[in-house]
Amino acid sequence: MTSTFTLINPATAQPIREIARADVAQTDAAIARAVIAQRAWGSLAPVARADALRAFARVVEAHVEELAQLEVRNSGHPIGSARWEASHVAQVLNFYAGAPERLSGQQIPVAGGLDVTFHEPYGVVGIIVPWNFPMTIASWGFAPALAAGNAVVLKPAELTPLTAIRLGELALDAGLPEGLFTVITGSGSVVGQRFVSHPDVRKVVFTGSTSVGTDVAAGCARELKPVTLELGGKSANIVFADADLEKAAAAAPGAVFDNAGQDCCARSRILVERSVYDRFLELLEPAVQAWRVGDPADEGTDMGPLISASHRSTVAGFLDGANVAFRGAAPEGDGFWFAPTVVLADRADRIAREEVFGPVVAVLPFDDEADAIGLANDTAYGLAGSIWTENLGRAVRVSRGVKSGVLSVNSHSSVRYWTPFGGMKASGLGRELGPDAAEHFTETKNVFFATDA
Ligand code: TAP
Repeated sequence: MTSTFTLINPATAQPIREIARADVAQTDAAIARAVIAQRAWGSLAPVARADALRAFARVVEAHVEELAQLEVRNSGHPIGSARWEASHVAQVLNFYAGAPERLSGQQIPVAGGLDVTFHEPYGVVGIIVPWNFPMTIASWGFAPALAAGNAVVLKPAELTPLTAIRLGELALDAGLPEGLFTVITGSGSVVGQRFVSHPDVRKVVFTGSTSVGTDVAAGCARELKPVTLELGGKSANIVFADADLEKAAAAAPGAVFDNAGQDCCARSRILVERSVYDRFLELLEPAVQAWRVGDPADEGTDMGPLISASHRSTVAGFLDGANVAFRGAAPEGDGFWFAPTVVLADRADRIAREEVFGPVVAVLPFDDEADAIGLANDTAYGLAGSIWTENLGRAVRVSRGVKSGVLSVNSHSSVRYWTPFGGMKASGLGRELGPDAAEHFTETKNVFFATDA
């Protein structure tokens, strides 16, 4: 008998549905179907792949509300965010639908012939997705991978598979061939590991924790298989004394409490120049109090619950011995609620160094520009970050000095599907999104044609 996993609505703590757990044999069968589907897909005319992806995008667009409601129930995302995420999937598909006809190789000058390069698809790509942004992160992998001529097997996180399952069905409704894009539910140690070890999965994309990502990379190294890793973060929101402090304080809660802080890009350290530290905290407190935590189905909600009871315990553990400055409000009762929390931290504190992945932010003072850069970089991670200053030269210097893959100045933007995204240091390997993502799902082949008679 196939084993199952019970999904829980994090806002009510009530069961939603049983989900099948695939075993190794079922995973292998899906990979075998993907191998066959890819042969036909990879040899289609580029315009035919482009049309198929545009059709998939249109079907997703027509189901934005349904996908959003699924994410509200399964993941506790506020309905406004969930609608944005579902629309984003359609936009990512539309964007990479433009890639098949643009995957041009090169013609390289050589003596005695013609030398050209081709971007060949890997074959089957395995995508392993975490629970925090189930739809968007899945699409960052499957859209460019399919555009480049690959088949995709995708494993959603066990806690949050519903939108991925539905996207797999919508792909078939849109006319994508059977076996080309298969969503396989099950545990990471079985399905995810099989993507790593199976010889016919030729590239792996992993998003999740740094510890599991390191193991996945080691497994891929044993198979000589390329891997893209999007991992954890401890990003800094750096506020200089010359910044528009009102604007910086008003924007800070959204930068760390969005998705209840379960965001790899969360600006979970606010570094404030010492001369404006007290003033910034005065401005931050009302902004945190105004952050609305509640029923994710309610249109006015900014933040829903944490994903699970066990994750809530982990997040709460970070407050042991912490110097809490102030907290926002959260509902009582069922559901995995956690109030937004602001902690005053010292540099060596656990809260200032480890990823919490919850709605807790550490505020630390710094002395000058060099100290700010040093403190921002005093972490194993290097994913995102923000710099608030009215001094253009400083904005340039600090954005070049901070070792992070995705930075923004006087804003907190991280993800635009047409710009590259990814982390440095322990935050990852490789980049997703942006103009080059489809090419990252290809291998370059070089062919020399002799022209000598
Ligand atoms: P993980 O526990 O690492 O799980 C991520 C995915 O990997 C899940 O699908 C999981 O399956 C699977 N997995 C677990 N063990 C595996 C194994 N041995 N081999 C292959 N796959 C395995 O992370 P999480 O708790 O879902 O997500 C939170 C973490 O992800 C945070 O650290 C966060 O920063 C990071 N994250 C990073 C980003 C980016 S873009 N950098 C985005 C989102 C999240 P199960 O569901 O069965 O456990």
